[in-house]
Amino acid sequence: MKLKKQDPQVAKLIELETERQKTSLEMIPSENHSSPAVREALGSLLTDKYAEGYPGKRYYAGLKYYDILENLCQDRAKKLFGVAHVNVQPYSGSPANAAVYMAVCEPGDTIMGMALPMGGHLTHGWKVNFSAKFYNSVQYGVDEKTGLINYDEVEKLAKEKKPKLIFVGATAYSRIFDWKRLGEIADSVGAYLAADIAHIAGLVAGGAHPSPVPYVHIVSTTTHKTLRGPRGGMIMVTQKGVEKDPDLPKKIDRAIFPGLQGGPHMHQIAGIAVCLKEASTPAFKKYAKQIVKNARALAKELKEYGFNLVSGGTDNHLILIDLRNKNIAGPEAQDLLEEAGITINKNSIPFDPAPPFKPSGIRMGTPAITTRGMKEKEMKIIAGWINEVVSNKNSVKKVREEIKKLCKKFPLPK
Ligand code: DSN
Repeated sequence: MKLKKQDPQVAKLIELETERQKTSLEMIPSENHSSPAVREALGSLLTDKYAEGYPGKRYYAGLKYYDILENLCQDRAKKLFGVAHVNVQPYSGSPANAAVYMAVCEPGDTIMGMALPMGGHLTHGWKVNFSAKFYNSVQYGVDEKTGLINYDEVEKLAKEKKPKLIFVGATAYSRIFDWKRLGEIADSVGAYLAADIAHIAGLVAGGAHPSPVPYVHIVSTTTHKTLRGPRGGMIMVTQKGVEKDPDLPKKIDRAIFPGLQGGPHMHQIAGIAVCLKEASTPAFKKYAKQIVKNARALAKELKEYGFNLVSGGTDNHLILIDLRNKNIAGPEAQDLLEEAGITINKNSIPFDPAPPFKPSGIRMGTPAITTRGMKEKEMKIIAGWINEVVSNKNSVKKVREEIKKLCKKFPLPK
């Protein structure tokens, strides 16, 4: 109410975006709809304080409630993921990963990660990112035929290049990670192993994807994807990590502050604490499992319409489609679907002959539509709409109206 009076321009934009979210299907796999409780914490006056340092060791006054809050957030994360140590201060995923490198590597050290065009992340050593500019990056990928991580290649590269740190995690990989095998590979060369679970954190928390915790030393994540919290990040150190390097928790904390960041965003930490409580409930377990059921149902239907899914299907929340047999490029499909009210994103496919800004694929996922309560029945309908729009642009208007009707039945979290 105050915003509308004081700054009608910003208020109007928020109103328009709210309407867009209400009336369309959010299917970018890294996005979700956070709860009003999370957003209430995020929009609180906790945004006003500086809290440089850590609980019990701050550089500012007036922080007694913030210490309790940060400890609470840490305890919830430790319990939910079963880890020895957690830092809840990273502003988001990229700063979290930067801190992991800073904690265990020196500039110039060899690191390994999955190449971005193969489904990895910029911060896993891709050439334009700090992780390849400051470190000697070795990249692995997926098998061209199966679309699956080539674990033999990972092992061969690790033995040959002897990295100090191996990053595992993805933004466009629809299969389960073999954490045990990765742990064995890292141990055989004495490397630190970091699992970046940003995409699958909610699935791991809800028991819908195996946890990397027994096999890796470090776990990094964002908090706003399947975990359904506010935008933010966390770095966790496992018991295995502490056994390898008892100083690892301290090294991670120092890398975040004073190494990379200044004052933590305490309103964000409050939102993360709320989301961690939500993620500890039986309802969230059900939610996580439904995300996967929905993705599988959607994948099955899309395959029946002749869509070519990278790796042939999905075990998690996302689907990567190679559109080359459909005679439409990723950007064109993205735009048509957006017009119809289905928000997905253009994405490179492994071994994509097309450039990254005009890739041959699209990526979609089920976390946000599952939050709205949609199930397998709705996935069947959505797959039909995706097929209609991609095969015939004249169907956009009709599909748009049908999507608005469906969205009315499945409101955003209240
Ligand atoms: N930007 C995220 C995604 O969309 O997958 C990765 O950080």
